[in-house]
Amino acid sequence: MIIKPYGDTYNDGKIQMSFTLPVPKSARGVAAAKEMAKSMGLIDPSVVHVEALDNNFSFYIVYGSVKNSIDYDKIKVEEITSTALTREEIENLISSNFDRDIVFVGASTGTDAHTVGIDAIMNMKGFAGHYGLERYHGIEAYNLGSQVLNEDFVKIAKEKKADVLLVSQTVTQKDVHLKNMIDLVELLESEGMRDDVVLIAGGARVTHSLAKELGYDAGFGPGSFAEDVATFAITALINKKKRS
Ligand code: B12
Repeated sequence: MIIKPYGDTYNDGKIQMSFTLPVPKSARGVAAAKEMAKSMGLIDPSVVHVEALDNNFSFYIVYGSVKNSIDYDKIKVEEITSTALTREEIENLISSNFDRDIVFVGASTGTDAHTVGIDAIMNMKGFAGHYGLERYHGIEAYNLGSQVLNEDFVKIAKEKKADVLLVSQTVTQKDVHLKNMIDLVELLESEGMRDDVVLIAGGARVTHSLAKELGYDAGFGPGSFAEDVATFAITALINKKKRS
């Protein structure tokens, strides 16, 4: 199936994009933004919003059409297809398959200072009406916060006898997240712990396929909730138990 972006009529190629130019807000700035859009291949660009960021920088939203199309059938992505269970279903799954609590240890690791993502998944109050893992019966959740070095993360995971490790990565500048995520896998392997844990990553720019590629069991991006993560992790632990 050949597809294009869609705005007013099917496959009309309409897109909207935004960017900042290092020039003051002015008619000349608007013309420059249009020219920029044209140089990117946008057909009939129109500047639909302009705002001064300060005296020397201006922000633009530009609307227009692209002629490019893609073959959707050729797009293959590894994704998590299982449907999330409810909190109650997860709690029942734990109590009917394990005679102990399941230990989750999570952190925003490396130099990453962003905690909101990992808090959304782990904290008692949760996020957008979805309670976090701390609320679940049968789950012992340790949220270590941010800027946790991989060495400390692994040490605490070992002390707590973690079943599931949750790694949050938000900053992707200069691919800092990739190095940090790979270092963790290598550290777990060198400690002989990799096969003992379900290793899950998450963050605004983390996908399941990226996480798999880096040696993780799963990756969760924006819009994930504790139920998604717990369903994946508990199911993986049950499957692991069946295999052993
Ligand atoms: C709040 C914020 C901050 C706060 C963080 C406060 C805190 N306690 O967390 C502060 C002010 C400290 C901050 C600092 C910085 N920030 Co900041 N920040 C943001 C902001 C505005 C919101 C992020 C957020 O909270 N999102 C809400 C949460 C709920 O979403 P989420 O993280 O995606 O989480 C969801 C999923 O991804 C997933 N998830 C996340 N983690 C995990 C983990 C697991 C295991 C699982 C399963 C799921 C999961 O589940 C969550 C719920 O659905 C974003 C811009 C934006 N609007 O997104 C920039 C942003 C992330 N920051 C950015 C930057 C650059 C920085 C700084 C480097 C700036 C600087 N030069 O100092 C520093 C970071 C320094 C460091 N050492 O890390 C950039 C990152 C760019 C990039 N691609 O790398 C962004 C995108 C802003 C931008 N447009 O440039 N920031």
